Amino acid sequence: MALGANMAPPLCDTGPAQEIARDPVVKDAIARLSEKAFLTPQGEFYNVERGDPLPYKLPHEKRLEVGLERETWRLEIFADPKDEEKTGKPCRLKNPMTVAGGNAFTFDDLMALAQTKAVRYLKLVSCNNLSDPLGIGLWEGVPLRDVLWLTKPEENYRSVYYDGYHNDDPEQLFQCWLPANRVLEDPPGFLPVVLCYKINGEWLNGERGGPVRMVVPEAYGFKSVKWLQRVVVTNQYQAGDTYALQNNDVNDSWLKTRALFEDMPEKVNARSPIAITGQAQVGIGGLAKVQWWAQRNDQPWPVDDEHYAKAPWQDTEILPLPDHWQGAVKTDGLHPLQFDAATGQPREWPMRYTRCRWVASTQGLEPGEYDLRCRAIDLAGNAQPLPRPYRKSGRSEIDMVTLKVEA
Ligand SMILES: Nc1nc2c(c(=O)[nH]1)N[C@H]1C(S)=C(S)[C@@H](COP(=O)(O)O)O[C@H]1N2
Ligand SMILES: [Mo]
Repeated sequence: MALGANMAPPLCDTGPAQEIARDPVVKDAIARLSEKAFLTPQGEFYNVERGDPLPYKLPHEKRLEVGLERETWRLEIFADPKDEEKTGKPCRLKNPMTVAGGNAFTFDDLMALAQTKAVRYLKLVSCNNLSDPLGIGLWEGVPLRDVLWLTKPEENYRSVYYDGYHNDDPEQLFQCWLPANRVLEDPPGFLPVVLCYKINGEWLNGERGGPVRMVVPEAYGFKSVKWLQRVVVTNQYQAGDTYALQNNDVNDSWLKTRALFEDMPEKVNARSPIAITGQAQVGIGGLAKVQWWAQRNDQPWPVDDEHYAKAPWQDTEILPLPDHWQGAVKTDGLHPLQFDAATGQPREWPMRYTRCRWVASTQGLEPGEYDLRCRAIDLAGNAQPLPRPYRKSGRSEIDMVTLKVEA
């Protein structure tokens, strides 16, 4: 077991974690990595975006006109007019909120709800198609259900789909959906789906999806639609989203747990060992361990072990949440599922839907050329890429880098 934040090593244990901890290379790397910023400034996220022109690059006047500034933002929530034709049993809202009806939901309305309903939680954003996570933020928002309740759904509410500003061009639409129950109730341990307006204590900027974006905490990034302007409530049982129509996701893409190398050199001298470093994305399965393995690249691995399950993996050391993880960001009102309000400490570490760093050392590697691999083990004991090895539900392949150890 890698050492967690609050776990002292057992006195009689001479297991790998302790041995690694004595390695000065590892110690130095931990000290260095602990100083690195934990939160991603909103301008430094990697963007996954569509739109020609991109909504946040429109001139200010135009942004005001189309509701992409806080002063003019409007959210419409209404029942799908196609329900009748498609299901014969339309969803009914007693109080749809629309521009035509003169009662669309405004930013002021959102702030009024925020007074009593705002929540703040950490979330790592990852794209199910990309290798590296896009960034981690402290997101603030109002649960979607609290806004939905204002529309007074009466019956035949089966799901919602929602989309953002798309230059009034159907080709540019980016849409996603959620089942009805996921909006109304958070399963045990789940954080609420929110209409998000702040990140890291700042107003959400246009690049990050502002003035308001959806944030679905346990899911890959595509569920967190930016420039949100419309939520459609429906009785349809297949509320296909943009990615579903592109055969690009499996609808319920919870974040996967996986390990990645970071900042790895290509060469090392056998006499001066270096740190092997990386990050781990902590998905719905949590994270028990990160392991690594150096395979001499002239020694092929048996084909009947495609996930290298029988390889001599070694444990790495997982870093605790850095003491000053919040930097200058105020941390009052952190979600109680993530942090204990009395102590300010995380309830679990590594924390689901966030990330951590890990370290090992090349100490003892003989000269030669290696394929280095790392993998995560989740709290149920599943070794990456299991339990969900299929690409469409999010990437989980075992990461590999090459390393030449010189004499
Ligand atoms: N309106 C809109 N929202 C969107 C997208 C988009 O193209 N348009 N991309 C989605 C995808 S696929 C991902 S992975 C995340 C990326 O979030 P980020 O750009 O804040 O990192 O935004 C999602 N929200
Ligand atoms: Mo994505």
